[in-house]
Amino acid sequence: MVKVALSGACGHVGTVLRRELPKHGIDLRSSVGLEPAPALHAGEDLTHGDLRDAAAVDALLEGVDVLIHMAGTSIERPLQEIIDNNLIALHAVYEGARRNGVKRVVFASSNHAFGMYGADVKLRSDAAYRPDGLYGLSKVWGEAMARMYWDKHGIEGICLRIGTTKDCPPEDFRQLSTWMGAKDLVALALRCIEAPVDFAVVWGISDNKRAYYDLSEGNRIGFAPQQNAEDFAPEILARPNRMNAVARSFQGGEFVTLDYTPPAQRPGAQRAG
Ligand code: 15L
Repeated sequence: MVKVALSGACGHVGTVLRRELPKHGIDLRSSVGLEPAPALHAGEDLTHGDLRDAAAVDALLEGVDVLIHMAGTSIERPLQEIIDNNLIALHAVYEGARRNGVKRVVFASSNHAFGMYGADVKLRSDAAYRPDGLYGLSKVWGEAMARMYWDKHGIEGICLRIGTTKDCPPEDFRQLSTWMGAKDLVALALRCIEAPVDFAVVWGISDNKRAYYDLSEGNRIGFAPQQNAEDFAPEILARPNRMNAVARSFQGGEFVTLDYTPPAQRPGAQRAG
């Protein structure tokens, strides 16, 4: 039987996968963060620790075939924190995958690696990166790392460009485009474990009518999302849209507004004035 490791098992995405994957017969080991956490059931295979530390990585990856790597900083944060958690820890995890003979790493990438695209654009999976901040930039590093470890070391890689995934319905206008429901998330994770593929990048969203992404690449791994954020559109559209004009204009939404330089304050505009 395939042994699967899950890092970040107490995060938004990890919480759903930790609970649901064993129901689908997956033999799962979960890393719950820096400190121990209570088991969900007797005999649950759990680890904890700092993933920059090789011993913590080995405790997670020994005897593992597939790692679903969801750990890391998941929002915009100061550079040092992003470097520690999303660059250095990711590198430590990939080196651990080499040491432990892990066959595949599923990497939690993000829509924020593309957040500076306009909200009126539909992206194919081969679109050029346009990160909307340090967090999105760290996902560019992560996707390139996944590619390198396949090309250079033969570790299969799937980069999941996750939209908005919490265990709840979409909550605002933007999420009508970016939402991925929990059922689709679990179906996607199962395809990531089982699909015969060497390297792929897949948009991690539901079959949303207003999707920012062309979902055909997901077909390569047999992912056919069944949920659609549009089912929740009537109630969301009845509420005011809280996002400002900048957040509404770009796919990355409110992430774009953090440390954003308005066009009138950019160097070119000042020279023209
Ligand atoms: C992400 O990548 C983040 O991890 C999450 O916190 C959400 O902000 C999500 O994207 C989103 O764009 O909604």
